[in-house]
Amino acid sequence: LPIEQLKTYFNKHPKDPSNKYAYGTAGFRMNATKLDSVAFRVGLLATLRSIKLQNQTIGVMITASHNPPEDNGVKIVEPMGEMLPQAWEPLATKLANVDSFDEFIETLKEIIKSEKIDLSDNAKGNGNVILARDTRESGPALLSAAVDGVLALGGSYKDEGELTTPQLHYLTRSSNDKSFGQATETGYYTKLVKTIEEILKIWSIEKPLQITVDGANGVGAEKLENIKSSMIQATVINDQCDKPHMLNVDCGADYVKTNQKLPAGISTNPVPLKLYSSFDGDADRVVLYYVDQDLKFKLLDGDKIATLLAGFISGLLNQLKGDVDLKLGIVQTAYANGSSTKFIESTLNVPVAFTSTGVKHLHHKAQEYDIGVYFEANGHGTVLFSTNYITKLTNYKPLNSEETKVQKTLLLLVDLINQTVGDSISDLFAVLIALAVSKKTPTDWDSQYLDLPNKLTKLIVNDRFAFKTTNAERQLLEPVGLQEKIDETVAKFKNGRSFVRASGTENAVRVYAEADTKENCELLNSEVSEWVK
Ligand code: 16G
Ligand code: ZN
Repeated sequence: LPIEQLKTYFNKHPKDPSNKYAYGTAGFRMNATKLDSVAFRVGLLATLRSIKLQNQTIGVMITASHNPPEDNGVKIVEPMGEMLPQAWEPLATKLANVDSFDEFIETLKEIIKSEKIDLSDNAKGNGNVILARDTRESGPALLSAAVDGVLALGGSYKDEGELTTPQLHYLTRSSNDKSFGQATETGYYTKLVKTIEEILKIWSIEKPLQITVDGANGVGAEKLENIKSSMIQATVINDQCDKPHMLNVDCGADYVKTNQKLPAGISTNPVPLKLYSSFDGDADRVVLYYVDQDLKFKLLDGDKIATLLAGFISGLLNQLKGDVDLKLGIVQTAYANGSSTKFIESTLNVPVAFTSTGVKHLHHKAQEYDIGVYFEANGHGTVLFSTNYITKLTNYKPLNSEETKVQKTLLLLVDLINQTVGDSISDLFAVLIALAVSKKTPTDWDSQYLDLPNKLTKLIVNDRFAFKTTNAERQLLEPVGLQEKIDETVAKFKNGRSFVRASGTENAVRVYAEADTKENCELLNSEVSEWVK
């Protein structure tokens, strides 16, 4: 190890001993003023990860997504665009928390030893890291702290500046896998636009895709404007990326989903039956919505997106009369509306699997299918296609010209939908294409099933780690006895369902409830909350 060099950089990014850090569901995330030492150490860990993986490119993203503008975060992206493996999370946590330089070196040595990282034989290089950030004010400084982590080990880096999280995933993947696309931001747009135009052409759709997007005053707004095609008419509002203090304020996917209402910029003058969409602060989540004739707000959340896309894909597959035996599945979390689960199982006839909250869990599960559709209710998700899917469809012999169209479309979906992670931009266009090809209006889509009224609240408790769950977070193991109380309460409500889980990103416990009416779900939520307090 280059001890002197490490020491210089280590001293440049001092850690406040009173700060404690944990690599959670979305990496490290908290008030930005506390993250300098963490970003430095993550840069270093990313470099080690790259060296371990024969110098493949590793990504580092600086973002706090939908959280307030004064927060920030940092997370690591794997060579194929996936999240850091869970086995490395404790290593990241340990490295972030050591205080003295001696402990720091000790921990580095432990990691190098336990992970069998060969620093002596650097034939392949000293590590290769690409970094990007969202529009937060704290972004540039944290990014350069992470760069210092790379330099401390003599690694190479590329600063990609402002990008959406999924764009950074795309660039990481395409840097390692040429077949995925050109490893540039332009390459990302070209792949997307080309695919959209091809699908529209196959179905002779001449009317451009139209949508108004609330960009949460974040990076997604700016990037969406780079997508240029005569077949796409996207109007972006809440696009003030140059005013970082406005990020996610009264707008964005999280605001719309949590408050179940229109964002700033649309709330005063919504056009009935027109489709709108909101991104979150780093553009990896998307929700859609419209107002009906009576100006009543109708949310088309992650559950509705999952059912739309799964229904679209299975509908296409059913049109192929030859032999294509492909396994389709939907992955949800406890937050999925009960009506959506019922609709998927009994109307779409598609199996549903449940996992814990957090993309890494859903993504992993979705890889078990040929077509794995996963979405969190909050709008984070994507569709994964297996190699078996690609092979079978590529080799399929269409029986007529209609089947040729279907076959081509099914294969183009693999390029349209970001295969690495949920992506507001690509998910949005997948939705618009599914609607256009199947000639559905927002109302048709929405009327597939009716959401059960639901309420999500947050409680501050003494120790959130006392709440231990099982069965994909739907039941509590601890505190002992609490689940029985919840069950008794739930049993009193028609279509009642409720669960309690500790947040992975905030010091709080979340209480979810759904029931037949708005009053009842609120009552159920407050009764369960009383047990928790
Ligand atoms: C993170 C997760 C998101 C999840 C949320 C839950 C990723 C990339 N993001 O933002 O998917 O819904 O955490 O937050 O995995 P909570 O644990 O505070 O409820
Ligand atoms: Zn996000």
